[in-house]
Amino acid sequence: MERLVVISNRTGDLENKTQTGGLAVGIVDALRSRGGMWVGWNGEVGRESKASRKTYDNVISLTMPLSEEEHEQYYLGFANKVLWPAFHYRLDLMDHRTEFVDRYAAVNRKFADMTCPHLREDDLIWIHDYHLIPLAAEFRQRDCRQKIGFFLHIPFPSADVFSAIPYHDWLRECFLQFDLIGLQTKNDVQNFCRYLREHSDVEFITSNTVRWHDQVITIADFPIGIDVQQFAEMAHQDDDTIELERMRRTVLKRFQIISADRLDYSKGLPQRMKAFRKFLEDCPEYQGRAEYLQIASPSREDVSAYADIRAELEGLTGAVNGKFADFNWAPIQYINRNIPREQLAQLFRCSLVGLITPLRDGMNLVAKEYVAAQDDKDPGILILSKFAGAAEELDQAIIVNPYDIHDVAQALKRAAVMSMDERRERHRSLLKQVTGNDANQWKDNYLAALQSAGTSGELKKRF
Ligand code: ADQ
Repeated sequence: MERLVVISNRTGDLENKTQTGGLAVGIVDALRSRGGMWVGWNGEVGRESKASRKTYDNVISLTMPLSEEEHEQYYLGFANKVLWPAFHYRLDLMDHRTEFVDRYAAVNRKFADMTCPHLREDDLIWIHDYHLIPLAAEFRQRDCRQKIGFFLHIPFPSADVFSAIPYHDWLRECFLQFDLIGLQTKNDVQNFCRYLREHSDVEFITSNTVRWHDQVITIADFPIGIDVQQFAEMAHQDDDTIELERMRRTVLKRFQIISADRLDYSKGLPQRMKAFRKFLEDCPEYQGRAEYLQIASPSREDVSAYADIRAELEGLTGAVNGKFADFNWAPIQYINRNIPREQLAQLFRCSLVGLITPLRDGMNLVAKEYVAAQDDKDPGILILSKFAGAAEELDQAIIVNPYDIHDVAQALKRAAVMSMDERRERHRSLLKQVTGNDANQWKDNYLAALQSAGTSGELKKRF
């Protein structure tokens, strides 16, 4: 079996046996079974930190630090002030400067320089996410003929929006150096293919396979999954707490709602809080009973749009609590930090509603984790944004428009009175879906497609 080389902005923790997140679960498993290499940024900034090469059994970890300028212009700059907002349909938040794109290209060259000497001829190369779109082109320039796949974790926007990104032509040329372009959803694949039809001369061989010069490129959807069993086990570790929460639900008639996100403007947190406020206004019988727990982990705090959203949320929480709270009850509990995954899983299990309403999201693993954490005898209800990639698979959730505060408030009302039979029926179908396409399945599907993608043996040097 070919060795696997994974390259992502950040590498995972190869020492840790229990991986978190779909990416780490799928990838560590594949690396351990095939042997290979994981290349990425070590998370450190500055001159003191050095590149390093460590071996864990049959897996090599190759990492490098970023300089202050690289961190500022490649990571915070082009990746997170240009690509991230644009791919999430926030062209208004795009803040482009020419030094950003130059540094973005330079860091990709640096990744290629670091990786190339360690590559073998028959390696399978799997590159992840928007930080590294030009990396295959860099490899091809260095005469690498291995199969190279890409997986985009965030949405691929509509053709018009993508074409508004400065240097989109260059990004397109970079994309076309991969043998396989993996996206999260069918909608993303449609967007990508439409963009190619409207903005390039590629020849379409099938609806999602194109020829560009002598290279055949496949564009396909691979919705990422989670380690369902591991998450369910974590959710069921502490039955005493769960029982206590259940009693609060049955005896005190509490209506518990939970959300967990990185604090990011794409996740729709202010809109969600406003929808909850509307629910309290429209359904006064839930004042004193509804409890909305928002866990928001800090993220990219050096980017001003993130500081703005944090300030807005703090203001909203204060306003809603100030208006509705009583001596023994506050409607919103807002936690602005990371919490241990076991605790998160248990909180998901205790909550009657998982309220997951991003304005745009590649997939949204929290939606799948909420489903995995439920107890099939007394399962909670998932309310899910139609703009989360997960909505394509999880159609038995209550699907809402996150921009429509009235719609989300209505969904909360519907969840509050949903019969146990309907809850169980929906949950059975959701769990089947989440289990049928877990992290391992995702990784297996992707690697099988990469193995059979491209035109083997042909010269893939293009520049
Ligand atoms: P993210 O934008 O980070 O990922 P998501 O898929 O929801 O979004 O994953 C977040 C992860 O962090 C989940 O595993 C969640 O449990 C965890 N988490 C969130 N808040 C937390 C908190 N306060 N404390 C502890 N853990 C917390 C990107 C894309 C997504 C895509 C994933 C995977 O933006 O669309 O689903 O990659 O491809």
